[in-house]
Amino acid sequence: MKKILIFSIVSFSFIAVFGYVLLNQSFATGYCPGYSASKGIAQCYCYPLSVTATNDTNACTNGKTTSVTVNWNGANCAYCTYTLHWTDNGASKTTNWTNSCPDNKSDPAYANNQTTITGTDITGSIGVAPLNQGSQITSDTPNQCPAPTTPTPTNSPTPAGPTATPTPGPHTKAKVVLLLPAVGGKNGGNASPGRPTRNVTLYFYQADQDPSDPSITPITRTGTVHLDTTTGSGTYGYFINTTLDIGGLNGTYKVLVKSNQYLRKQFVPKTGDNSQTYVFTPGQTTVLPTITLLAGDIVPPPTTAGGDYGDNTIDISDYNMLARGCYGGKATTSSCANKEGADLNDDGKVDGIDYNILIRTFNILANQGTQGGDGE
Ligand SMILES: [Ca+2]
Ligand SMILES: [Ca+2]
Repeated sequence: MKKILIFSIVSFSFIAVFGYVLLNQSFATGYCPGYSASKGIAQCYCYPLSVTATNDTNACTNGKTTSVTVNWNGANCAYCTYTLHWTDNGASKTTNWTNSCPDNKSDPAYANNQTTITGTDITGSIGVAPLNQGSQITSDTPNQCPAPTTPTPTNSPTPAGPTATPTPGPHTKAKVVLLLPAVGGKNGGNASPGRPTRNVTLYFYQADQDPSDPSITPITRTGTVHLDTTTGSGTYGYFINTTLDIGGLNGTYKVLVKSNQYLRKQFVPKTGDNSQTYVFTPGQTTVLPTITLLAGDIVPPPTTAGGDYGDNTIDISDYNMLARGCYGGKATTSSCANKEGADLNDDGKVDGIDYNILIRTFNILANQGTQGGDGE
């Protein structure tokens, strides 16, 4: 016990002095289930005389593999199964191996055995603690990775001036208030629609650009609007977003809005303002006027589940989808390629209410002399 104590002190001192971290220890114990008098063994003594642990020299690049060699006491060993106890990353691990001793005690296998343990963080000391008939530690091989090299500073060109780090500026916001016919509690619409949140796309055209010119690609921003169900709120029954984020948009633009089921529509400035434009400034919220959209753009249906649909035109194709493809019991059949679109009041059914909404849209469009949304 004294020797062990001294050894421990020396070991720990060694570790302390050289900065090694003692992360684990291994312990080997043995027992002798194959003890046999026929082998002329008077007693069953199986214990390691020494354990040598050698770390993989490529440990730092190939994972940490530790090869463990155990030298047994040859004199009294019969058939011994040994368990090596060790730790990896602080977790206790074991590995077993068997030393089957031949009758001929001069056989090297009689006195030696070797095994390999592998782990990701087998560092520090490895050894065998006293147990049973005793054991000895003969060597420690701390797993040493090369010290990280410090890159040698090189003379790099000095920038002419400080490098400006782009910082995100304040975002521009827009207040959007939509009235969707027959959806929302206003004017007798469906107060509990299945989809109280809707996606919208805003289109921004320069003041001198014509939204109906297909060669012009507008700036677009997407967002959502939510149905206001708070009675007496002032926007009850409207789909609103008081701060729809439109990024860093800065300038004066014509603005149009589109949502699934509805024709695109341009926000019309207040009376007397012939510019048709709104000013957007980062950090500020531009209030767009309340706008009512026209419902009925059902076809073409979405190409993917939940995808956008419609072509910004309401015509015979949309009528056929609602009145023939999806009406009544057909809503759940293969003839209805866009039930969500045909259910104009969003109550889960395609019926006379939806039909009447569509007919009303046709009347409005007929008076306007068009079938398409603004800019179509
Ligand atoms: Ca359509
Ligand atoms: Ca409906």
